[in-house]
Amino acid sequence: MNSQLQDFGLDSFFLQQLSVEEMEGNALARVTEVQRSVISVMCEDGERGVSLTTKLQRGVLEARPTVGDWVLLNTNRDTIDRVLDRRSLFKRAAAGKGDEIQPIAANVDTVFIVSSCNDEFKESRLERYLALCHESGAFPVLVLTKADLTETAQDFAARAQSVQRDLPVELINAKDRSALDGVQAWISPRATIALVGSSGVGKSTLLNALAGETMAATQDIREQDKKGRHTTTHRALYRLPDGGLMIDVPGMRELRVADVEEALAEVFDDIEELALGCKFSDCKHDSEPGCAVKAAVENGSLDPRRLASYQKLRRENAQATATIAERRAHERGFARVVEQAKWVKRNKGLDE
Ligand SMILES: Nc1nc2c(ncn2[C@@H]2O[C@H](COP(=O)(O)OP(=O)(O)OP(=O)(O)O)[C@@H](O)[C@H]2O)c(=O)[nH]1
Ligand SMILES: [Mg+2]
Ligand SMILES: [Zn+2]
Repeated sequence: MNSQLQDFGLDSFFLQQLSVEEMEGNALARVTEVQRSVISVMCEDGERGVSLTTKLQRGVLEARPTVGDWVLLNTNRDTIDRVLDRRSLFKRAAAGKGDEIQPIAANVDTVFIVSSCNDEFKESRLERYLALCHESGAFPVLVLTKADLTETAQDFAARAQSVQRDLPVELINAKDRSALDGVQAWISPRATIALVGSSGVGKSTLLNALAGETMAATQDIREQDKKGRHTTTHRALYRLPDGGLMIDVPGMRELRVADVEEALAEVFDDIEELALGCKFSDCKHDSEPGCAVKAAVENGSLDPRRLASYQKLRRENAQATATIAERRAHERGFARVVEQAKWVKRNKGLDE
């Protein structure tokens, strides 16, 4: 096996998906950058820009190559022919109409959910990221930056652990390379980590500190409202000099969930457990009689904020999942009409 590709995370999970002919004729590569329609991949002889086959361009968004994907190039090595099955996929409901799933980062082992020890940190945002993470199949670690700018960093860690008791939390100053041992411990030579979180929390700063050199540009947050300036504008995968792969993801304004029903049950397992005691099995925990969840809020054992967050994500998920299903059904219907027309044309051709 080519060692350059192994250093980029190639293993038997991907190799076993290739046929003998593909092993011989086509080049394997990992997607390192996606900028609109421009895609860069790492192959055994280095990085190159490639395009997509028309089939992939026209296919559903979720199936199109994203950063971290393992792909097969054509024999000319300028086009992506096929995207290999993913080991994990971090995705969201696409911004805007939201009737498609947008893949964000593929084949990720660990997700660093990056948040700062200031007003940017919100339990409900963390719950949203955790749901997407559980659904993706990658392991979540919360990285709390800017611990050097406050006396109360531990309070932020405690708030995070009230969301998920066993969530690993790393409190850091992302600018101080000498104090990143806790974060380093999550990095291993061939594993892939994705950095996700709001703009300005320090994702690129952390990447640069771990690399010991500037890999991605960083920029001060805005003075007036402390928000980030959306400095990173496209997703890219980097290899750290001492091994380990990192995907820097731009801060996303909108991170809507879809397809996360099971993940929500995991992230909100306390509420799901309480719900077993509700009188009605389809209780919405709004105003139904005999609601064990509402009772827990009333006796102070469940935070009303957490219930509100759970209900909001459930609603959003149900709506997005329904819209996506509708679009898919529509597309299938359309595909059938096209097939039918082709068939008619072919058969008419035979008669003539
Ligand atoms: N003091 C301090 N400053 C930090 C820390 N982490 C990041 N910063 C600063 O925060 C600002 C934003 O950091 P970036 O790394 O550009 O943020 P980002 O998350 O990559 O933002 P986008 O690319 O917009 O998504 C920079 O000025 C960093 O120097 C930290 O732990 N401590
Ligand atoms: Mg950045
Ligand atoms: Zn209930």
